[in-house]
Amino acid sequence: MENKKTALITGATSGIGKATAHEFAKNGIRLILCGRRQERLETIQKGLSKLTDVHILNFDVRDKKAVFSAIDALPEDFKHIDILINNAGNAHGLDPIHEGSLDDWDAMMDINVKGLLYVSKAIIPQMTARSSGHIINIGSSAGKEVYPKGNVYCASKHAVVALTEGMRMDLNPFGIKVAAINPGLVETEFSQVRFKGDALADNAYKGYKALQPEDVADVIYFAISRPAHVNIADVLMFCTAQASSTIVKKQI
Ligand code: NDP
Ligand code: 8X3
Repeated sequence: MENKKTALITGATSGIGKATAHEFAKNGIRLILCGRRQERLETIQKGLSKLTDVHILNFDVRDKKAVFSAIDALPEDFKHIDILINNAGNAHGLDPIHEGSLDDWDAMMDINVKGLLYVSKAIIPQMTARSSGHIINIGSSAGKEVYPKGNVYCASKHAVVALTEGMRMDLNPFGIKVAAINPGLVETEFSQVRFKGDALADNAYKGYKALQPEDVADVIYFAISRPAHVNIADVLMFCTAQASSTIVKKQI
């Protein structure tokens, strides 16, 4: 265990977080996997424990107390966290600003922005105390440009990009690496959540080959496996069919 790094991944029950957990496990990184769906956490833990040590934590990133008590209560051999992957998040709804739902807006700001801050606050002090660590925030192409009806989701992801830059500046004296990985369309449960199970979700990835969660996990692993002096600070990645948030070449 001595030389092995430990990573905490939020949103590890699905999509990009789950694929990242697999990629890290294959490469011998010890894992703390977080999410709200306990059964999934247990199944993933069971599968990946063949490859590495895995601890699971069940909390909602919106719940400040739950975030801190879960991380404070980590067992001794999982307390030292080298890598934080702030991935938990979703879009909720796709509506013009005058028709948007307050509950959707709360969910996106509370999960994508405040949740990321709570988890970061619970972990960064141990990194500054050791003067080492690596934080990767999963932003989005929606953090780089705004698209129609994307309003609040885009704002939440612009905030993630801004927080990444702010963290990189403030944590620079401590030698802590901070990065944002910003994917475009990735085929995960994202659209099921955004469209609340509506049929629109089924069309989201039709007619073109979207990024797969494993493609993003590859880039995350690449970033965390660079030499000590290299920080991959910011990545924008699209599938080949996508040129921007609004330009996607689809076969009709
Ligand atoms: P998924 O819906 O497949 O996964 C989302 C993950 O976030 C799940 O593991 C879910 O776990 C977790 N999560 C959601 N809400 C909460 C919460 N309140 N508390 C704790 N965990 C939560 O989507 P993706 O894998 O696609 O999304 C992962 C990240 O990637 C998000 O930040 C998303 O914005 C970003 N992204 C996605 C893109 C895409 O096109 N798919 C493109 C660009 C960025 P559980 O429900 O068990 O809590
Ligand atoms: C997810 C990609 O284009 O749906 O962040 O905003 S998009």
